[in-house]
Amino acid sequence: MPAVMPPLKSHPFIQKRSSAIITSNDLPYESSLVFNAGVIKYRGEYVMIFRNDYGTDRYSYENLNHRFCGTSVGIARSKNGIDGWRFDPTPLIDSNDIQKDPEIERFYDPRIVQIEDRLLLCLAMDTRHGIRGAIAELSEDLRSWRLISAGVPENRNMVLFSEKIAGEYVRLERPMPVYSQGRDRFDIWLSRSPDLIYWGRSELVLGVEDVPWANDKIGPAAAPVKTDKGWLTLFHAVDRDDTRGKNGWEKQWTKRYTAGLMLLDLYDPSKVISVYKEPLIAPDMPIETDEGFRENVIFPCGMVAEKNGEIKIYYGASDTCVCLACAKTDELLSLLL
Ligand code: BMA
Repeated sequence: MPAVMPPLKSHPFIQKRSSAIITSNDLPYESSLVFNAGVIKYRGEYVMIFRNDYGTDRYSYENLNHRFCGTSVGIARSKNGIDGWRFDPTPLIDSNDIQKDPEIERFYDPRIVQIEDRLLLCLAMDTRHGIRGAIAELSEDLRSWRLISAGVPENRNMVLFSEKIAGEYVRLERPMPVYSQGRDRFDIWLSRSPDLIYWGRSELVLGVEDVPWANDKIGPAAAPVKTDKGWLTLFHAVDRDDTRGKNGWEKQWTKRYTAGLMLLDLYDPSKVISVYKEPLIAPDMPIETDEGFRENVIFPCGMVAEKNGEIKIYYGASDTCVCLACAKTDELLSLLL
């Protein structure tokens, strides 16, 4: 596979594990691709909530035009957040079971936070009338869920801050304003809510033009980590080149997904303190550049800050498997201060 130009590499502060921590083979139910996972520490364990697309394989996709027949969201638990993952026997949400509401097609890309004693999920929600961002609550035994709110299309990649700020819930989000900006030029916004239902007082946080290596779109990644210097915040950033050819299962895949880093104000996170001007994480291992469904994609949805100063970053690689990278909080802050 020729290298995607211009070359982009992960920062040396990022320590990637060389193989995926979860693959489709690990799941106890049908799976073609398992990726984009949110993670929290909950009751002494790491709880992962991941996306699973199922119903085809590379040969059938490329040669027989067999597309995926469903998307589910599933749960796994581990004692150390690295290995020994135990999977619930059935998915939490399955696109083929959401028949009560014929409007909803599927949920995916889950991000999880715990706010006080509530487990809250942000989910992308495809509907017959557009892509919406949904907020849902998970029961404390992690077995059931209920939808709290869903915004109007086109908006997704919502991520909640892990605590109320100035008495309000706060989320990052990424609307898709095609009329005002032309082809994909999508930015990161912030909205506030008294109750997780009514969202407003929206403000622009970061424009795609503020990310030097992105020429297409940016969006929230994982729930920000609170530090005494501000909210340490990952975002995804996309560069696109329409001359790129086959990179994965599809005939042509022209985008590359990387992750950037910024610091947001502790008391008003619509204010950006600083943005690191190079990618923090780029697709640079074979499982990210030469294998899988959509190559040259890394897509973080989970960050866990450990007491010893380490941060675990969970990301989807090539839209195919779940990978883990580690970094140190103070080193990441040194890139921003
Ligand atoms: C985004 C989302 C993610 C996916 C990424 C790369 O737009 O759909 O779920 O990982 O594209 O395909």
